[in-house]
Amino acid sequence: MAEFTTEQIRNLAVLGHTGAGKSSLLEALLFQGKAITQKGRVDKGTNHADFTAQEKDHRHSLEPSFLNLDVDNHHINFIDTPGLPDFFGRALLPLPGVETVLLVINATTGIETITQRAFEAARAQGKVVLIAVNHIDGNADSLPRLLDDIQTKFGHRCLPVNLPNAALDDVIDCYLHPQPQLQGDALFHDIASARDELVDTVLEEDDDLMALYLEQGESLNPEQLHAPLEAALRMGHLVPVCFTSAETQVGIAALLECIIKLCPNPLEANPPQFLKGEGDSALPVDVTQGADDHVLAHVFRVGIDPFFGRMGVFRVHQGTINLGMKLFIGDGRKPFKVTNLFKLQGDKQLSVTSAVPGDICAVSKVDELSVGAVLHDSHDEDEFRLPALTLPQPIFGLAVSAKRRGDEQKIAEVLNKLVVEDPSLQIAKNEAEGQTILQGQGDLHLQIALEKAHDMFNVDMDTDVPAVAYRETITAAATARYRHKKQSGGSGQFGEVELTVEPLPRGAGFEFISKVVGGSVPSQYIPAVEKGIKEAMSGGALAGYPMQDVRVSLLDGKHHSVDSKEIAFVMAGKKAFLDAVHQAQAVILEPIVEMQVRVAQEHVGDITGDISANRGIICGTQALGNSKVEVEVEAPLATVDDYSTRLKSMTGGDGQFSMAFSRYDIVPESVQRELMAAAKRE
Ligand SMILES: Nc1nc2c(ncn2[C@@H]2O[C@H](COP(=O)(O)OP(=O)(O)OP(=O)(O)O)[C@@H](O)[C@H]2O)c(=O)[nH]1
Ligand SMILES: [Mg+2]
Repeated sequence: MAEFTTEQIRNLAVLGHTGAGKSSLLEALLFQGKAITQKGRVDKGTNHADFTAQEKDHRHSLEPSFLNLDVDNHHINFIDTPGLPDFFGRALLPLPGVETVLLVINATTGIETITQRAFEAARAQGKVVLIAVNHIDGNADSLPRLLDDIQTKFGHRCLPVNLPNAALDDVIDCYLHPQPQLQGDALFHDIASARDELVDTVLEEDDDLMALYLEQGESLNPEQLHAPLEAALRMGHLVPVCFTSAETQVGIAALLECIIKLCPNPLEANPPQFLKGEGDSALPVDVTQGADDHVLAHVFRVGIDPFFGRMGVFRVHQGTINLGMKLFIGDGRKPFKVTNLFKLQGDKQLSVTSAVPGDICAVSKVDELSVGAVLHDSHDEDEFRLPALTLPQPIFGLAVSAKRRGDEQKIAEVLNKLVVEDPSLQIAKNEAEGQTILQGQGDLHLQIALEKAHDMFNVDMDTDVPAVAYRETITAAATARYRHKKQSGGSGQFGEVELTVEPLPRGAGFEFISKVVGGSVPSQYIPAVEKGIKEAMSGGALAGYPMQDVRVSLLDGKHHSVDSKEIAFVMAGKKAFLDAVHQAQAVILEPIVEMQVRVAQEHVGDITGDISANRGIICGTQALGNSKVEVEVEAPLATVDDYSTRLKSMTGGDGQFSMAFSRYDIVPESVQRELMAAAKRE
């Protein structure tokens, strides 16, 4: 691999909706740059970005993958990402490592869910966006409308830097080679006016150059325009649009030229804002990107291989990492030695001896690596970190358990590995039900994770719809007295308590107060009474669900000088509590969630009808533009725990939703009867 400087590097994450042709486009770019002599195909499982067995099997990218290209004295790092909506969290992971997002749009299907979300995420993080309208072969008629659509949704500064010709067998440059009169007619739009729009937009960044242009009618060349162009890209004032076909190779050479000549090198983009320290006292610190300064690198992807251990892919932000040097991870005291250093090329690891600022490299066999870890070579940078990425909240869960007895520990380890690789997965515990719940973006997200656990780590899990975490409480106050007395041969057991139960506000939990006077319950036995009450609370009174929001006041009791002992007061506390609860109009509580559902206008009726039919309420609707509507909903979790699947079938896979816990509410009587009957049967 050739040596290169920071200025020669370009880093691009390729994002876009599934099927846009991201992986195929990368194959076409590698072929164009002569890194490969034959183009592989996604449908044959032979392309370089989708190299895992799972990806070949599913014919979709499922994890970020890395490809690089040395061409025309430049070193380009590409990161391919999955475009399936369930994997959007994985697609976001590489953003902190790149300057540019190459947003690929399918000319056949237009702007889709992930196109929109990827554009918003890229701009929110200050990334330069370059759009490639792909699949132009066979889509001549839809291209003018699509360009309009792009400008409506992503801003009128999305300007074509080239346009397809009428025969759709080439694209005509509008910016880098300013000779429009020699280049023939475009399929639509006009080369000269496209060029004027671009130049005008770029000149808005530089008043002096604008004045020169207006006053003297100077024709400006791309070199003069370079600095204001980079400013326009950085600020999001300009989003260049290219046209490509990964299938026919049309527009690929032009796209490669745009990547080299328009996309910023690491020194030209918005620098990442590192922070020093935690919380409110964290201070922003600027990186120098100097090759001779202290090393500062950021891990944004971790892969775990059962044989080769943990691999971390990182972006160097400052200093030069050399093979053999020692690096610290975060505020860890013990450094690790860089015994291997490589660049990833699909499934291949290409060894290198150093990594300059701006480059993306990897190390393996370092167990402490995690996404977000900062690598550095001096304790001066111990507290440096990048703000954590905001990943989509998990909205779908599956209770998982070991298929084979004795695999429980192994399962816990494998689940942890899956989450280290993909932080948009989470593990939650439902203590009351004793369930481990794997949470993610949807059923496919979890199925692919479980498939990986099977294929890579040889672990099989049973899955179940997670149990809804019902609770019990009381709605009235009541008092009860109970005497626990046992005479069995030798020493007996004696304890008697009187207590009152009262409802507390929702979410208040449990309170225990002793109002005992005169030692009727000796002070050493009062904790035993509380213990008995807590045991009773965890087992519930109606259908076995834990109780909450109850205050218990211990009023009085009796003891016996010989037979009173701890166990007797535990039993008396438990029984007195349950007797009181049965008079205190106990009820079952269920979790209520609030949801935002985003769907196309034509699906709003189906969505609201379905929610109303399932004990939910519609809190509001809001038009989002682009004929999408956001519906605000509250519903019992029990009726929407399969919502991912339901929404998919109601909207043909196009709807999105987010869900968050709101509060506990009392279930309707009919539901309470069902839950009690089910508890009796068990
Ligand atoms: N006709 C035509 N087909 C294309 C083009 N680009 C990609 N395809 C085909 O479209 C299908 C999807 O392409 P991919 O490259 O897998 O799309 P992707 O964006 O990587 O999809 P995900 O990995 O699921 O996110 C494949 O069958 C490709 O052969 C194109 O420009 N023209
Ligand atoms: Mg792909």
